[in-house]
Amino acid sequence: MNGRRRIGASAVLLACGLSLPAAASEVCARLPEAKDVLSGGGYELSYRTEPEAIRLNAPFALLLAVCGPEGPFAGRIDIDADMPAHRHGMNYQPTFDQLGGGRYRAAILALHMRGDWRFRFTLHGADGPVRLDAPFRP
Ligand SMILES: [Cu+2]
Repeated sequence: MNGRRRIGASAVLLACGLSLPAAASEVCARLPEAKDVLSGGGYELSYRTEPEAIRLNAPFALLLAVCGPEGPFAGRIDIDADMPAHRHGMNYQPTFDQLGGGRYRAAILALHMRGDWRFRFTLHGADGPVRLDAPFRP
């Protein structure tokens, strides 16, 4: 009788642990002072540049906050910037630092022409890649 009761209690604890994934209980917040907020595929991505004003041929960084249906996104993100009308991208390949809580910082980026650019973010989540584009003009 005692043995059965102990097994029952363990099974209940295990079931509780499995039904509460850590990510679901984490708060995911939009980036303060975001330049733009994009959404698609169940994700919300907010970003701003550092510094805020982008100058030609001057390096800048991107700060991102990415929230998914389960909470803060923690997967890989690819970033690129291109000029669709000219069919070219940047001369730099930025790399990402993951800051936790769905926050990322990408550097170095630099733009070498005036005109219409777009940031292209690819989120590699569990259900496959999701691309979010953000047009901008430096
Ligand atoms: Cu161009």
